[in-house]
Amino acid sequence: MSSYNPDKIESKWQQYWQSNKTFKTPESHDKPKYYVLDMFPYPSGSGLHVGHPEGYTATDILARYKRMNGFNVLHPIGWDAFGLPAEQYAVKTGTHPRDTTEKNINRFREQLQSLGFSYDWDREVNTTDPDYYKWTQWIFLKLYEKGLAYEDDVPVNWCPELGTVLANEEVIDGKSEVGGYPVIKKPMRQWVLKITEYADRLLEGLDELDWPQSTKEMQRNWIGKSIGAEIDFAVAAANASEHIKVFTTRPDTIFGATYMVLAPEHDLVNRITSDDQREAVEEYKQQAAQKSDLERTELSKEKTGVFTGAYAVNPASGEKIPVWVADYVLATYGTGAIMAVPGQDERDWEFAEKFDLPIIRTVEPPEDFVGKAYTGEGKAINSDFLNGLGVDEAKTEIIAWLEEHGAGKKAVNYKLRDWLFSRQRYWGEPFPIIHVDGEPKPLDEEHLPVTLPEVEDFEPTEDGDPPLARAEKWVKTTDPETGKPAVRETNTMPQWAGSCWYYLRYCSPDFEGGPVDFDEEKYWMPVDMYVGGAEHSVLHLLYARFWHKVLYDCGVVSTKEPFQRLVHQGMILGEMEFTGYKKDGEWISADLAEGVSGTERIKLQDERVEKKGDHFVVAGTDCMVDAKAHKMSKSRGNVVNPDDIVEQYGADSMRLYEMFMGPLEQVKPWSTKDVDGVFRFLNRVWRLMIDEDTGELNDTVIETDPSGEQLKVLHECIQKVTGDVDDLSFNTAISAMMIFINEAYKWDNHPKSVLQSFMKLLSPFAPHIAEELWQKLGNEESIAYADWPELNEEYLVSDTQMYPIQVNGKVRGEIYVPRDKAKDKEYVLAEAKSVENVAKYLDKGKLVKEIFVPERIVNLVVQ
Ligand code: ANZ
Repeated sequence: MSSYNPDKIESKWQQYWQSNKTFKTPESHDKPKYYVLDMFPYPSGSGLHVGHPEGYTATDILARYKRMNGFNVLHPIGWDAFGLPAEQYAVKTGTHPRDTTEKNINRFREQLQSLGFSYDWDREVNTTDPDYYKWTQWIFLKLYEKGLAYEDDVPVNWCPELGTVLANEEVIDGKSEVGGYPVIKKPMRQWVLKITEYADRLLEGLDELDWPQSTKEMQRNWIGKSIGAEIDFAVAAANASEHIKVFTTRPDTIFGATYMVLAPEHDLVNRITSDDQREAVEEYKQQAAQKSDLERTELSKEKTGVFTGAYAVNPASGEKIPVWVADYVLATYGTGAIMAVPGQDERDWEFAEKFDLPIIRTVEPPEDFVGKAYTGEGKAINSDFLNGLGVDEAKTEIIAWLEEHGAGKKAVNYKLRDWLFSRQRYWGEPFPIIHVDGEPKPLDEEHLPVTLPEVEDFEPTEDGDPPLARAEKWVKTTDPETGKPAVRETNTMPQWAGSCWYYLRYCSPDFEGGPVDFDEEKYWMPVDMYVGGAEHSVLHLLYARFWHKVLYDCGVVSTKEPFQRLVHQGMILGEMEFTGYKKDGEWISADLAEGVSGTERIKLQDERVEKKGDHFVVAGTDCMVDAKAHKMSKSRGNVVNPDDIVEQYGADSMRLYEMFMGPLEQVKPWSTKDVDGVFRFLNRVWRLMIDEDTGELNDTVIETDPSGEQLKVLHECIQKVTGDVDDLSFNTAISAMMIFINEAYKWDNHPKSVLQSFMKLLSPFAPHIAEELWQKLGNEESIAYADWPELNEEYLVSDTQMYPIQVNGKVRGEIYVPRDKAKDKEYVLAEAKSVENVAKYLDKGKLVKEIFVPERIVNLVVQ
């Protein structure tokens, strides 16, 4: 018995690839290169989920395809292994994060190997390995040298529950991204990276990248460049030396600035508030401190604020306008103060309406305009010397005027903030910094790596110091340069640090002279194809670009951008879940059930549902059911474990299915039933070639010249698969291979050369079965480096021509004529008339007209 047995052949080939180092990256630079990269996983305790193999299979197909097309391919994998979960587990159980991490990595590695990915395992990197983080620390030193890393007392996002500071990006709606715990603002000494210095270059670089537009747009919005002006408003009355500086994108509207607003945290608030307003202002400040930025700035929120009792002078109009405090103005954006122009700004309008402040329109709305603030284009009105100008002209004019009068200047503002780079955690890279006499001092490169000390307890100390503060012997050190007593920095770096440059380490993982060997970097970089989740659109992908640009400025890398092409795989949802509705014991359609009392909801198994047109109905009825797929989650119980699928169907079916589900970038529901479908396809491939009794090639598989028809079917498949792989359209490539197999089953014989070519097409998708059958076809070398089949378009043209035969416009038959007779009118008509079913109609009347369209159709008109 020798039926298709994935279990046996898959482990055989996995061992073969490993012991022969089949996928070792070539050392030479003699061919064109292709660097295809996966976002390396965080080795969590729960192992791979089905989302991982989706992107990994796609990149593996490309890696294998490019090797067969004569490229040197770099296709590596590694572990993003610092991070919170291992540390939280340590706090709970006392297990060292190193042990947990190692165990999880081993499991992940095994799982990835069981899927037959063609990674070069000699290039594995692990961010928690001191040989790796030595260079993370080294890069930090470069940042420090360039003045891009500094210490600052900053109001940070402090999460009491997690006992750590979080980056803005890690806080969502005032809660921690991990765990959803409340986050408050608290001033603390922190390390900060000056990513803002690279804001413009990070923006410009995007233009050249082949990335999803939506991802580029998210980065642009995150950087948030606004061009406008900074304008000085003098505070009126006693404290005449004080000025309020505002940032505005609409300096053209200045004549409509009828009041001003300071953020509650603004320095000036205390200094200018009048005595009788002081109590109210203080109270308001306290309330504002409780709210998140999001709550404060939401457009729909009821506006709140208090008058400071002070006034300022509008430099353009000379009018005295009141200064308010309101939380819709943020301390962290622009200058933390605004000139409020209710006529053209919706928030200001609402505020003015609520507190009865004057509203002046300074841009004329179109006649048909209904609404409050008008934010569109139009001519300036009520604006003295700006009257009649369009918005852009008015901006230019007022900026010139302000500059001339020393009251303001053109200004650019970014939403991007410097990157808060320290965490009060154990399981992260230590900073290569000591503090001598209270001042930070970088260690020399020769003292790297600064390794993590052993501690017993992984929780922060009682007074909120990081866990490393517990390692007293480690903390107390001496300055290697002067011998003076010193203390080590006890914060660690955030998890983003290691993932900012791992793709460089793969180019030369053992290089000892720096993070990357320049010659290797020059050859391999940039990454030609990077595949990973869209959730990394901003953070990882922005931070890595920032570090890359710094390394470029340091001469460490030759490329300006790390990732030339980026693709996000779509999320895989759980199995479709069906709900049917019954009323009074009878099925009713889901769309009629909503809001109807007395309906009963019934969960339906797959077999009780069938597809009708675009929707699903209760089997045997016309009653629509609700069909929904949900995100996989433990609590919903719809998580699919890739191990189970591999065990039941094999890795080739798993890979093939994940690619067959639909377009790579689309969100798709899982369906184990459909895995069965691709499994059956592989069985058919097997049986086409193998005699299940003997395990040898079938008698039909012979050394012979293929027929024209066989070549046509093969080359159609080559054309489709090649084009589709180039377009990452893997699902349609698989359909093309299925069509090939269906056709091949119709043949009496199966020329070896045709099957060999087909195996090559199949091999990137289902490499184990392809290797096995390739070997059975008599090849000794692995298929991994066989030449990709070349398309010969001549074969695509069939050696016969089909003509549909119509009688009075209705198709009554078809004929196949040899190619060399295809345009021979007389021959074709004679053949057409001899078709039995056509002759029948001709006999019934008189043939009055013969229409012959060469290579298309024959139509006979009978009366
Ligand atoms: C006057 C004005 C008139 C404004 C107008 C807009 C429309 P972007 O484009 O996001 O940069 N602003 C400035 N600093 C602020 C802060 N700290 N908190 C809240 N709002 C602030 O937005 C810039 C605009 O947002 C600025 O231009 C300012 O309002 C407001 F018809 O000034 B504008």
